Amino acid sequence: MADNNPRSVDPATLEMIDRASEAAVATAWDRLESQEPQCGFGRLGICCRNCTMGPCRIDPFGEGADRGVCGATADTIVARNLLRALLSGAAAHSDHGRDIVHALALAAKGKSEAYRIKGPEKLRGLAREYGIAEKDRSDEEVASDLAQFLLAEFGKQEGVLANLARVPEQQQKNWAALGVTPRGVDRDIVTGMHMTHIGVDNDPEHLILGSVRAALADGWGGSMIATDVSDVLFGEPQPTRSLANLGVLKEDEVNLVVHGHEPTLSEVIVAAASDPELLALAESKGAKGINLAGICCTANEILMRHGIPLAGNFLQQELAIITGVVDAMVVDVQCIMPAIARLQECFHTKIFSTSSKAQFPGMTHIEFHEDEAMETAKKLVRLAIENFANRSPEKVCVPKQKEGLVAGFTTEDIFTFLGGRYRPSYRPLNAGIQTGRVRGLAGVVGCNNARFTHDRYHLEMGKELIRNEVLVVQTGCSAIACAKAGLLAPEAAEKYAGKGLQEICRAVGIPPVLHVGSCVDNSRILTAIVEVVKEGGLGDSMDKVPVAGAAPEWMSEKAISIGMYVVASGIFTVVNPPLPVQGSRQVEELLTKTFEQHFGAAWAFEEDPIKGAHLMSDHIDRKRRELGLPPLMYEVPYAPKGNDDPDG
Ligand code: BF8
Repeated sequence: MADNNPRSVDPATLEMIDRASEAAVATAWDRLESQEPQCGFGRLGICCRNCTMGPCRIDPFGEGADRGVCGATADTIVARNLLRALLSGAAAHSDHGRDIVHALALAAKGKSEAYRIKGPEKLRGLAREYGIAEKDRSDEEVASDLAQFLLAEFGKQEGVLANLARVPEQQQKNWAALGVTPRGVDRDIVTGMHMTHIGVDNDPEHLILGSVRAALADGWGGSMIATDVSDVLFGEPQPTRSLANLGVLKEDEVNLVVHGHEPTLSEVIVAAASDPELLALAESKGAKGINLAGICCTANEILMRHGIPLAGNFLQQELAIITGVVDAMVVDVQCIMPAIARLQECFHTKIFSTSSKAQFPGMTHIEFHEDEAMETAKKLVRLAIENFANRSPEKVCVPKQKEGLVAGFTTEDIFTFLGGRYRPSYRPLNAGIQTGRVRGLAGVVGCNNARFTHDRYHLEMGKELIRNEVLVVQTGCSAIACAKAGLLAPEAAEKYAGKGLQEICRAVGIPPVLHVGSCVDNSRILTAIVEVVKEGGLGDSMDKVPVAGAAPEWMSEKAISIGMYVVASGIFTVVNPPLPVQGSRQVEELLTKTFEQHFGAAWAFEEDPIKGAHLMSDHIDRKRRELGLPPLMYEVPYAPKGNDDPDG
């Protein structure tokens, strides 16, 4: 068991955990304790429940059973389990993408009050890219064709994903050689499920390659489509100031917290919360306004487009309710703990589930459909207002912590920023790396996990990377963790970054840690690296760029898919906890070693965040040496011997 003491490094979280225990309310940390010791077979990936001759488990010490009833070995079982978990993650992202495309199709009809095309430039850029006629046509006409084109990417039966054209040649060659070129989003997920059925695919390496193909269909397909179409529909994010942590909740206003993932709902709630009639209703109930805040990735979506504050990340969802001031929480899909429903018994918060895919016993279900989005959003805001009067003053306890941040960088605007408004270009970034002012880039992403001190791994890794001249980009709950600690504020550069990175941040006015969105927006990291490659001077394929990735507190199956498509795209990635594959030496070696030959990048498992940051730094330095780049411009705290020596 990894350390679970203290439970968090975030003072607001610690205060609310104490508050929960005073109120005798169990949280994820308490439930974790009641689960201990957790199942070692599951942790190692060596139990199989894929047929009813089982469940079977393999003895990791080699003394008991070495095969399941059907004869499956530990290697097969581990690979099959990993594939199944990954498919669930890929399906979650991709289904999210599909729903956004449906909303685009609705906007294209021009009759929706809720959805309009707010990113016409992106719309037309995508149309040109996919060969859809756009000249002398209205946005709606183009959007209609684009929606049909993208919906077909999900159900594609022949050929390969259209976004493959975005991928540098070397990555495409790697994928073709291994038979992992993604074809259709749904197809690769369904084929993967078929492969895991009893008596189908039993070759560990083939199963893992099946997982790569499905992950690529997510990263370059479903997730990328979700990101692109969100930008078309809701507008391309712009760097925006806001605040993060539970202190954004207001005692004198109606607090409505959105939690989940799909901006189709949260975007419309943003509009509904500023409806004059509803504001007047809130005032008539004694509230000074309507305060909207977010948890998890839907928070990231509306933060980067509207500056809506972040109430917290995954492990703070229960704690937000325990403040006693959340009048309504509206949830949709993914990362919503069923536990929050029970908190309604102790606190006045009303929780509404809204997705046809996700119902929760104890929550009130108000199903959201895109074609009546605004009515539903207004109804939910009204219900929050009506619940304001039901607060129990003696239960109110709002931590004071809230930290300033800048969020909302994208592939398109990060380097418009760096290149200047009139000459948008990745040149300054590439030049910064080439001259050694910046060591390289890192994507630090992913969840919280109650098994590890909340937020500690994200913060320690993030700080260590920027101190070592690595520009960090972030998504998901990792971005929220760093936002709460002030790393997403421009001032963080002076406080924590190495001298070269400081100079760049100061010149351009950006933080050393850039928020690029929600978890589907990890696709922005892929496309940003593609732009770095296209700009030239840092290698002709993604695996040659001095870049690394990490998910230091991951827990969700989506993170497995993200990690897999990132690694297969040539980006070395460190994760904690390890993937549940350590019951098979063959699978572990494949992922952490052989992948390097397959994709130019591999997975690494490292439970210490500082050591993890150093693995990333070392990898970046290796890429610098292979490119013949000079030593770093300034001496930095972490510089292992020989790493900056161009001769190696
Ligand atoms: O999709 S980082 S805990 S909220 S899975 Fe979930 Fe993990 Fe948070 Fe966003 Ni991503």
